[in-house]
Amino acid sequence: MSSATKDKKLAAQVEKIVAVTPIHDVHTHLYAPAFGELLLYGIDELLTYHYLIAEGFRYFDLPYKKFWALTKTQQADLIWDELFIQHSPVSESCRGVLTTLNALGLDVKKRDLKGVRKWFATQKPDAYTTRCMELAGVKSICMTNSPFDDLERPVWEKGFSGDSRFVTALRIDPLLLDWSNTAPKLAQWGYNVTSEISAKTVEEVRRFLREWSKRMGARYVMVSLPPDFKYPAQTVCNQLIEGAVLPHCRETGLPFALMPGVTRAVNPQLKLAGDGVGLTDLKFLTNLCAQYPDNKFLVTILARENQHELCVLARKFRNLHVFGCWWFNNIPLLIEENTRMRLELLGLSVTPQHSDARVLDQLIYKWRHSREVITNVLVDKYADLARTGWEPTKVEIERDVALLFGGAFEKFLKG
Ligand code: RAT
Ligand code: ZN
Repeated sequence: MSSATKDKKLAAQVEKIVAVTPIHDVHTHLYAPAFGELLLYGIDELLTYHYLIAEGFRYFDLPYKKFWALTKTQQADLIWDELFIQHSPVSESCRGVLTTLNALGLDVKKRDLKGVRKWFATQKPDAYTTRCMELAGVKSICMTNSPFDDLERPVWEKGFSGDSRFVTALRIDPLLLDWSNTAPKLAQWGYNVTSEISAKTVEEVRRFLREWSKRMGARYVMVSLPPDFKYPAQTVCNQLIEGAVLPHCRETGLPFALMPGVTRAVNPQLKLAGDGVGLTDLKFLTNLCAQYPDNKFLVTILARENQHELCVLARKFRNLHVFGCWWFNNIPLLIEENTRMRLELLGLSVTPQHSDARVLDQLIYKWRHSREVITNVLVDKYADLARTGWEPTKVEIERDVALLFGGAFEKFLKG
């Protein structure tokens, strides 16, 4: 067989394996159908995704307030008109809507928003969840679960029947980043805390973490961090991390997931769409990994310029697992760059992607687009190996892809 034919065969094999390997989506903002209205899906939710709202305002000629006063359907109409009709939908988030509609069997070339709406109105959450997961090739979805969310908390308190398609993660941003407003809430919920960080308060925060991790069956504890986060430092946040979060994670074996690099509300007028990115000094992560070898850290980072340093850190600390191309990194250009860099520096001990989907149907495009890029990178890597005479077998490729799509993450969780 000529080497060109061999290369083609290898590429087709990798493509097929990547296409059929089920994915464990390790970070999303999706909810199981039992959470009712918290599970978002359908064309109006797709069009009013905050990534698209930010893009819409590049063109809108209307005050922010007026936009927010519109109904969801009116906002979706406006975004559709500006981002799909007045301009070609070339951005990643716009293209994503079309990939999703196309995969669902809807004819996008008609540009028929009303018809698309009609179709979505007939979908039932439970069956539609299964359909989207099948089309995305996703086997399990990790939610972002917050006891501080007033709509979500009552669902947990009341209880609901489990859904094996969904797993949970305990999100604690308000606890660590907004203690002055969170302490009174904890006190109201029966935890004996004060705004001053006393030994009793730390103990009670640990009890809070213990109780909520257990109630949710959380697989990890997660926080997003501003670019100027430091550790160690004399801050309430660090006192809580040191006294409560890290001991809790050690006691339960749960990883602490950190998402550094987000500057919240750079433009508050844009609400959820108004957050930005900043360069992080990763010294804090070196310190955490070195000082707490018995803690596990899951990390995804927002600034492109931080990606290389993060990989190098992961080479130094095996209690650090790198995952996902987060938010502004979730574009083909950066998925490709990050995935290449990670494979070249870390081999298969990474989780190249998570979807961060907020709307169920987004699973379809986020994973189709990522799979395409990951395939290309893997084809190149295996072809490089083949040129040395090391021809990967089908079983080896299947094993590797399974690691990238959740297997390495699971191992890290269990390890
Ligand atoms: O990607 C997003 O949707 C962001 O708004 C954030 O939610 C981010 O992913 C986060 O988890 O903080
Ligand atoms: Zn997220």
